[in-house]
Amino acid sequence: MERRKIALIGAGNIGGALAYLAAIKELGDIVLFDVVEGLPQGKALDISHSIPVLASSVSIKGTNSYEDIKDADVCIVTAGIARKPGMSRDDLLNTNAGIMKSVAQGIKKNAPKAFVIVISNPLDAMVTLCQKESGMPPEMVVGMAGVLDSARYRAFLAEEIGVSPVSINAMVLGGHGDTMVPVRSHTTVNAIPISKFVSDARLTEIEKRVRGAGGEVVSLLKTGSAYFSPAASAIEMAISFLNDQKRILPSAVMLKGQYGYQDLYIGAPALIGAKGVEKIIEIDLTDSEKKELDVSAAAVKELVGLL
Ligand code: TXD
Repeated sequence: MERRKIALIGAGNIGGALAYLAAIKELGDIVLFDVVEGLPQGKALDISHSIPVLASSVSIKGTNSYEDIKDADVCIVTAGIARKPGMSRDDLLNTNAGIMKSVAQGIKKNAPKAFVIVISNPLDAMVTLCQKESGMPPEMVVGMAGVLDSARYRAFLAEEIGVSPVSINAMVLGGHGDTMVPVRSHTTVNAIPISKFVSDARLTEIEKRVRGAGGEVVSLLKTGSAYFSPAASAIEMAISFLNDQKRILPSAVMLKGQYGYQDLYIGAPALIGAKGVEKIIEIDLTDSEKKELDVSAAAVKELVGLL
């Protein structure tokens, strides 16, 4: 049986956190790629020194050559610039679009059968571009945003109610931006509707904080954006693929008519297994949630139109 191979395209803040989590969880042999000389090599060397202590058995290599990602099973893409205070995710479009084209070509040439998880912002446009430029099957190219946005929603609700975040079940759908859609009607505390615990007015305040949570971290850090939580979220998606878990995770996936959208990458409940996106689940949304999703879809379409 071949050892699994995890390629991380981008060795910056999230890339380093991804590499460390992949090593801790022994997901497979890790290749950390970046265009900056020394950066992936230095982070890989540092993590390799922690592996004996972590009691892990994976190998890790830093590289500036795409040839080293050959036949990777999973590619997680963080290549691109991150936000600084005052910047919107959309402000990154032009710079990161150019980077994503080169990344898509590198993956297409060296790991065309990989499951690709795009993290780079603006997320919905970048995952669209990665799939189009690589020509890889849409079910094998997804964007990570919904797992993170849902985790933020769950964390805030858990804090509000005073229960474990593990007991909170929630999904945030739509685009990864100010128009994202926390699906209140499907949010529960271990199957108990959230309305039993939190008032509508307070839920509206919390959902507003969810939409601004990325910016909240950026304004505190001042030098970049969140990286621990995006890394953990992408690793959850990778494990569902690698272990054929068939978990239903909110992911930026290519819709083919679901929710009334055609050929549009946007956050939706996706069943992720060994074949990639094996099913996209259509849940019943309230009229206001569907309206919010339509607004979000329109914002994504407008952004993708600028590519
Ligand atoms: O939920 C989400 N999807 C978002 C995504 C959550 C947080 C951050 N989000 C975005 O991820 C963020 O706005 C950025 O667009 C990416 C990566 O964020 P990160 O914080 O890791 O950015 P860094 O630390 O600047 O790292 C980016 C690396 C850096 O080392 C560059 O040298 C490298 O990308 N880079 C490249 N790698 C490969 N190929 C090319 N062409 C390239 N250009 C730059």
